[in-house]
Amino acid sequence: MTRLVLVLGDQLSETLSALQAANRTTDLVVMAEVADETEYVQHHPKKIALVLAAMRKFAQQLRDQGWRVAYSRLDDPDNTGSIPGELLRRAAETEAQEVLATTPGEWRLIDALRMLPITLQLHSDTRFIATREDFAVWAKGRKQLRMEYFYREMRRKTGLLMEAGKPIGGKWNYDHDNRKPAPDFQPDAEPLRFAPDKDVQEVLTLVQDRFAGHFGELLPFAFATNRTQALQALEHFITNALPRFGDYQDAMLRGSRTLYHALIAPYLNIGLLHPMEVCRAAEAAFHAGHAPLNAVEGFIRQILGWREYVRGIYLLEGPDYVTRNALGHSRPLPDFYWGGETRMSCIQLAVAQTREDAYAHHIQRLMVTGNFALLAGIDPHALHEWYLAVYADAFEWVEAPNTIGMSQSADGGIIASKPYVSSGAYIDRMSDYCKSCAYDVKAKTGETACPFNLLYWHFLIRHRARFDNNPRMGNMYRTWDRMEEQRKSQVLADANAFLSRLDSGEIC
Ligand code: FAD
Ligand code: DLZ
Ligand code: SF4
Repeated sequence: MTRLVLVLGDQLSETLSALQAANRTTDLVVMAEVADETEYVQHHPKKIALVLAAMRKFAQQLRDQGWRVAYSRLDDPDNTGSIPGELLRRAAETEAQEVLATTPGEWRLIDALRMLPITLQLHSDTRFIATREDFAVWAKGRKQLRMEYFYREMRRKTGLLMEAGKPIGGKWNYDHDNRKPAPDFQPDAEPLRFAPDKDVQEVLTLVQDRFAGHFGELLPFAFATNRTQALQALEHFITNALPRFGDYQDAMLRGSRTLYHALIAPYLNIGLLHPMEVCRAAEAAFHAGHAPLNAVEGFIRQILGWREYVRGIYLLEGPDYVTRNALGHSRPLPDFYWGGETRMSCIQLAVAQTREDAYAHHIQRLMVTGNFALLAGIDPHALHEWYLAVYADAFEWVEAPNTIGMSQSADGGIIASKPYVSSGAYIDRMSDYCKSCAYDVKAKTGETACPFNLLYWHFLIRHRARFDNNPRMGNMYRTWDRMEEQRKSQVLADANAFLSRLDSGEIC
């Protein structure tokens, strides 16, 4: 009896648990390009093209290995437009009575599969280093779920960068060495780019025709679309950029959109790379003397620590996590997040890069677009939908904890022990953005004052009752309390004036 084996667009791994549990000769793999998945948010065209091109190539790879694959293209006339719809269509065609699936990454699809009127064998997703159960055991009974402690446990469990049960170099975390400001030289690393082949070109034409109205530029398209290319991208990063990854991890430069970042999140998140192989490759570079410890530890922490941790939080906290709004923020997302005009150079640059590349690195997301939204009191759900749409690596299980939790403190402090807010001084120190800005980063009040300077205090004061007792924020409140009364009133009045201009749609 034929069974159906579901492979989703972010499950493109030969080691997928559903494939491991299936029978290559008797079962039928189902892969489907569907309207529901391409439209649940207005995904960036580059992201849609990446997922569809990689799906088509993976389907062919499976066929070459002897699997039978029923593949639905987006423009198939019989396409029902949804994953459950396509499974039921294939079940009707083949009289299959059972579906094998690897648990989807997102609650929306987990729930949709559970509603299927057909037997469902759901296998856990083994493409992570910690299982959902591992995380739940770690989290149980803890008052605070801090990433750092989870990360240390993961280091012990995997042995990554460990020696005789102790962290290599004597410290768990080298973050202190990883905060160099923007370099005064042009970074000498560029991510590997892949010219579209015939199959990718075909997808680009489809995406161009169908999603031209979505925010983002489709061309040039240079992502890896199969495992071989993704492995080349990884190797290229390890050779060329990893040695300086740590030093300039938090820096931002007009002339270099990627600095020494890896640009591998899209490949990890759709299954072309496995997190453990990526960590092992970085560790090997350290042992070979090719990259220093601060770079390698910093890089491994992002994957073994943050990536695994945020997934754990997403699964632990449940489907309502994305609607949390602990700070009660409700301002609509300004038009400049969608490319509308702004005088703030940092935002303009981060958004322009996002529109062109479907990529911005972590500090651009956290300390520019995220920071502004938090300071200005933007509705976190609207912001969540923005991040989910505009980045090629955006999938809810990883995007939502980063946005709702880390960036917006909307989960009440589960992820961030204090809000990630800063005035313009931080952006000025870490980037060369302020030099070309209409606002003056040094001005603390007045019409030309950097909006981050004004809103920083506005945020702290409007949430004083919540954060006053946070030991990590005491200094900020003491600085405010020491300010002259007249200056305080001026800062708050100027911040309110800025917010009124923002609300009235004036160019800010
Ligand atoms: P690098 O800086 O080179 O880091 C290497 C790898 O570490 C990344 O590829 C990624 O897999 C992992 N990593 C680094 N930081 C994080 C993190 N905070 N959480 C999880 N993994 C991390 N990452 C996504 O993969 N998808 C998202 O949708 C996403 N949304 C984000 C939204 C906000 C508001 C913020 C602040 C961060 C978000 N991140 C997201 C985390 C991070 O910004 C990206 O993983 C990173 O920028 C991807 O670029 P890179 O591959 O060059 O990463
Ligand atoms: C992101 C995405 C897109 C754009 N299109 C598809 C698709 O057509 N078919 C598919 O199976 N998956 C797609 N995906 C990935 C899914 O949205 C992803 O599997 C879920 O969000 C679960 O993480
Ligand atoms: Fe951004 Fe302020 Fe610097 Fe302008 S001055 S780039 S708004 S931080």
